[in-house]
Amino acid sequence: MSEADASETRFRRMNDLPSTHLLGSGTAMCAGCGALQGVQQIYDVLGEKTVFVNAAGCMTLLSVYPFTPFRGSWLYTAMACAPAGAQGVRDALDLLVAKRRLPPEEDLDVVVLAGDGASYGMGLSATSAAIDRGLDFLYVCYDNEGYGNTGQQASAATPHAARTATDLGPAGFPGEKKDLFSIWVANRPSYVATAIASEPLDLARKVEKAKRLRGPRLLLVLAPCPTGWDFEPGELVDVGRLAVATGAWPLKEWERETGRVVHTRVRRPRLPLEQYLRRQGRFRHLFEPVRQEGVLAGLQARVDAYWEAVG
Ligand SMILES: Cc1ncc(C[n+]2csc(CCOP(=O)(O)OP(=O)(O)O)c2C)c(N)n1
Ligand code: SF4
Ligand SMILES: [Mg+2]
Repeated sequence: MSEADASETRFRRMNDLPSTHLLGSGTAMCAGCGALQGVQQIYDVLGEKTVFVNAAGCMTLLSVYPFTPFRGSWLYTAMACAPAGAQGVRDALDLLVAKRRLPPEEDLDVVVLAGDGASYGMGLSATSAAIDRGLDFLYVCYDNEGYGNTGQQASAATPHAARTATDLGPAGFPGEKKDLFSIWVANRPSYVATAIASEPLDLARKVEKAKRLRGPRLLLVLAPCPTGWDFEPGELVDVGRLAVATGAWPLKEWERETGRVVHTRVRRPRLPLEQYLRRQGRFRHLFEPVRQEGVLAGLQARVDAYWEAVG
């Protein structure tokens, strides 16, 4: 079987499963999960006085009722309504503090934890409304660029030409990745940042800043996904670093106070995008059986245009 056929079989098999991660009678995360790596690093900085409001997706599989690995608090919500859940939790905590039933020092930070399917799509109107109300919450979106939990169907975060469980043809995904960073900025919350766990110092600094600020804040964390993107678990950090070094995943932040987008880590010269794409089976059809020169040039041109526009 050729590499391309093996990749397609793997995607089809994933899509046949009722859930991607059922191992025997229990559940488990995939080895080398970039989202889990991000959540661990973020939680290290946030600490236990945090309540995660977790929209349905891969990370909800961490908790198997009545057990959860989160040492603090955790609440499950449906895909579209984590920001509404966060509002209820924030209001309840505020009332308890106001009625002196919760000492202020025991108050919790409210953190939405949601995938890209929830954040770029289904949950976007609930998010917009929460920002409009000035809800005091941190929104962590782990972006694995597809509906990972159900077998990596395309989402509004899927990059152009990537193979997904719903785009198995030679062209891959025909759409374009939505610019969620700019959508949040347009809503004028307190803070918006992108990050990735393979750049842990940059990530930790952004979590610290987000924790200090109040109001609506977003951390948009690219989450390389060996299962959905089709690479070996041991390549997780390399793939993440290449996302940054090729300029495909710009690391940046925006604060309402300054109103400016600042790029926090810029690789010069940028590596060719192809080095990032080649490491992932979801782009293999662009290289074999026939190299799709036009598509590859178009993908590189998108990255170049971004960096030319931001100077
Ligand atoms: C309204 C609704 N439609 C479909 C589902 C089934 N579902 C559960 S998790 C999931 C994928 C969510 O994707 P994303 O938010 O990107 O998180 P990931 O699975 O990638 O971690 C889907 C489609 C659901 N729970 N609710
Ligand atoms: S499908 Fe991807 S994001 Fe989901 S648990 Fe597996 S590696 Fe992590
Ligand atoms: Mg996802």
